[in-house]
Amino acid sequence: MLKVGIIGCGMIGKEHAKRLQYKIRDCEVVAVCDKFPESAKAASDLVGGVKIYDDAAALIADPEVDAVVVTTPGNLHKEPVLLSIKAGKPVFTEKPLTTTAADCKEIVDAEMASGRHLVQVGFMRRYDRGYRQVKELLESGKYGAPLIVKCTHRAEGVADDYTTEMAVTDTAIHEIDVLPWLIGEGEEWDEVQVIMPRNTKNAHEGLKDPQMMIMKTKSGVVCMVEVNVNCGFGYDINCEVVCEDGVVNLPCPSFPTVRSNFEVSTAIEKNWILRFIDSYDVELQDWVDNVQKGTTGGSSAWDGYAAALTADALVAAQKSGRIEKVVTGGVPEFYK
Ligand code: ISE
Repeated sequence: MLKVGIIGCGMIGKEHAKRLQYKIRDCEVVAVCDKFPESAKAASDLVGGVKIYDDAAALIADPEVDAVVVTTPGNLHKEPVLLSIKAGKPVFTEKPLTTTAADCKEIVDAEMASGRHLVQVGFMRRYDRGYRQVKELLESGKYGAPLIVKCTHRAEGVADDYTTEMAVTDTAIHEIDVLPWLIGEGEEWDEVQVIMPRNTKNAHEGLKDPQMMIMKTKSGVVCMVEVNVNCGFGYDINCEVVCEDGVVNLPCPSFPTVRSNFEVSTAIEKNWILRFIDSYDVELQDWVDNVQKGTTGGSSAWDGYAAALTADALVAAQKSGRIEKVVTGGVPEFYK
């Protein structure tokens, strides 16, 4: 039985606490931590009453805690992840690894120095059934090499504190991670560009929305991501891979088709929690299974670092309007 401590008891922290306690096999939540006592208490109550900490270091040091889940805000991931590595405890951190490439590099260096693969980053789309079906078809070679990928990352609307940069660092970060994994072994981003269409009337003051992000891999595959977070009609994730001998499309979530009042209609998912709810289950079960076997899965700290470098280039491209290069220095042997 893997005994897990959870640091960060906001919405996703509580979701993962319930998931780990009641859905995931061979796992038990034994401690939670949050600087807000009421959040920590609420999370503890959700899992039947467990130890409560207000200090991440104390939870990580708890001898009963075998492994750590970090679900604080992205800019607060670095310290608990580094402390977990120092304690030699496997750590699953929600995306992004951290919000700056420099902080990600500090984690990569610490993990390499430890000599152990302890970090997994919570890019759940790699566990989504639809993305895995697309990957399997591409790997079959039946449709030839991928050439172009066309994605939409649409949301009904966002809060007023959502910024132009977050369209990259919080939203498109998922395509930044999943697309190289999807289109082929060893794929890496090479250069990126952002083109701003006319702004939607639905965007709040100061937010550039929608945004067209164009990213090219070192092997020459061109990926276009429409980030459109005020579409007003739902959470609409699409991915079309155009190959030499065919086109492979990400399946949409299945909803009933309704015929009524001279119309045919099919629902669209409402939000990201619902759209990827099953992927989180598969992802965390895989993490627990891997930790217990001493193996790894999903996105590594290096993947998190590469995603942060790519995000930095896209944010630079938002400002410059020019094509920006993504320079990672190449994957270290430790992560190959
Ligand atoms: C959120 O954190 C996610 O991970 C969703 O997948 C993404 O669509 C959303 O923009 C993020 O805020």
